[in-house]
Amino acid sequence: LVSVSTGALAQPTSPPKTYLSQPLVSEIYTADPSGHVFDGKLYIYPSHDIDGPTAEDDLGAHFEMRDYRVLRVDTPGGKTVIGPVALDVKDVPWADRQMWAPDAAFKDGTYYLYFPAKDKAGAFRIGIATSKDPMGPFKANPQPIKGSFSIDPAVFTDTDGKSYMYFGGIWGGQLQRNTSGTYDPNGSKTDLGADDKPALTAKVAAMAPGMTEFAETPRDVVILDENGKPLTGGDHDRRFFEASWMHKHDGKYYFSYSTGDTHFLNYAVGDNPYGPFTYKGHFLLPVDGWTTHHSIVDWQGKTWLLYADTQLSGQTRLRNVKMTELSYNADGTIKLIDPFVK
Ligand code: FUB
Repeated sequence: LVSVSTGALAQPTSPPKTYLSQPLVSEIYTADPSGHVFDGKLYIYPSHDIDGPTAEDDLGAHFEMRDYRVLRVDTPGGKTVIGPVALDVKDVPWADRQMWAPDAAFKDGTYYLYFPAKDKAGAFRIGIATSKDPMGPFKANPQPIKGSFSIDPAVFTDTDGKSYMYFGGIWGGQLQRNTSGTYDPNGSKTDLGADDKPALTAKVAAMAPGMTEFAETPRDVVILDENGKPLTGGDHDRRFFEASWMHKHDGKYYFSYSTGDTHFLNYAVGDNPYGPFTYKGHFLLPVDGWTTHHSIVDWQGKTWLLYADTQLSGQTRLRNVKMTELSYNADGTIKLIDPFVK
C-alpha cells in the first residue's frame, strides 16, 4: 500500500448546516411572507423572487420581481398549494417595476392586496388590488394610495375592527428620501447620516373604512430603549430598517421588524396600535441571505413565525419561505429562535 502525500495540510471544513425548518415550496422562489388565516386556512402573501439580470447593490436593484403568487396551507405541516399569478406589474397602471413585499386584508367580503412598487419616476408607492378570492386574481386600483411612499406595507386589524397600515424601509426602501413629504431622488442612499439622533422609523396610519385610503397622515412608529429614549440611527443592532409587522398577544401590541444590515428580526411592545413601543430584543437570529422578513400569525392553537432564507439557491435574490413555531416566556417576551440547529 502506497500513500502519496500532497504536502498540503488538510483545511478545516465547517460542519454542514442543519436548518431549523425546510422551505414551504421549491417550485418557485418566495420571500417576505405575510400570513393570514381566512376560513381556517393559512394564506401566505409572499414576494415572488425571480433571477433577473441586474447586479446586486445596496438599494436592492436586484429584487426585480414582476408578479405575486399566493400560497395556501390547509393544516400545519400539510402540503403548500401555489396559486396562479395573483397580480402582474403589467396590469398595474401606475407601477413600473419591483413588486416588493406585499400584505393582505379582508373586509366585508373583499380581499385587499397591498403592495409596494416603483412608479415611473422610480419612487416607491403602495398600491391596492382587490378580489373576492384570497388566492386572487386581484384587480389593481388605477392609482397608488394617496400620500403613500416607501415599502413593506403590513395591515393589522384590531379587535375593534379598525385597521392600520405599518410601512417603510430605509436604504432601498427610500424612507430617507421622503422626509420632506415628497420623494427626493437625490436624497441619501442609506439613512439620515446622523448616528446620535433618533433613527428613521416605520410609519403607521389608520385605514379609512373603505380600506383603500389612509384616514390620517402617517405618524412615526416610535421605538424607545430601556431608558425611554428613541433608538438612534447608529444603533444598527436595534433600530428599524424594514419589514414591519404588528400582532397582538395578551392585550399588548407587538411591533416587529428587520434590522437590515445587521440581519436580526426584533420586536418592541406597546399598549396601543400607535405606540410608543419599548424595545424588547431579537426574536430571530440571522438567516442565510442578506434580507430577513417575516410575519407572526396565530393558527390552530399555536403561534407561527413565517420567515425566509436562501437555503435552496444560496443567492440573496432567490429566497424561500419557511415556517416555524414561535413561543413566549411567562412575562410575554418572545423566545429567541435560531434558524439553525446547533
Ligand atoms: O423583497 C424585497 C425587499 O427585500 C423587501 O421589500 C424587504 O423587506 C426585503 O426583504
